[in-house]
Amino acid sequence: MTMNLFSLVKFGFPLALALVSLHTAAHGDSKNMPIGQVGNPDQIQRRIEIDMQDNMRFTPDSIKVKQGDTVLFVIQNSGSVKHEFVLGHPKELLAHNEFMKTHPDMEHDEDNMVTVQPGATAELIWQFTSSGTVYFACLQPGHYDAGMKGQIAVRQVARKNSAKPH
Ligand SMILES: [Cu+2]
Repeated sequence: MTMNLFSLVKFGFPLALALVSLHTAAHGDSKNMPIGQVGNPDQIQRRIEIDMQDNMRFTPDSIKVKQGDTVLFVIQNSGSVKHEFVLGHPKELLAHNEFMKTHPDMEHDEDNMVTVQPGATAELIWQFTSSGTVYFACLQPGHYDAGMKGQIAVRQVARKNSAKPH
């Protein structure tokens, strides 16, 4: 474990969350491409800001990253109702969306999602381990159906087959 005091102070809370949730699979379905995993706060390569509003839109709603990137998402709720940012596959997001209709007050506490109160900002650190498309959505009742969703294109990074280290 190489963890310095600075990172603990700066990222203490999400780090604690990340350490706890490393042991839980994020909505895993081995048949699907993995959406990734909780990112290491010491290895953040990109910071992406996302705004959520009551018009049921994410801004931006289309994001491009590279395979392997660890991204710090800074997610702002500019609306006046609760919104959330949930990473997943469409099938899982839809299933979860249906569940939320009968459990509208369910509180989320999983590592691939964050709920943001009106006027607040939250952070989520995620590493995109596989190339392909990862989707995100707000699963507050009615929001997904109103179009509150987006996608992240994860570009494959060519790997050199050389055994020579960098
Ligand atoms: Cu929403």
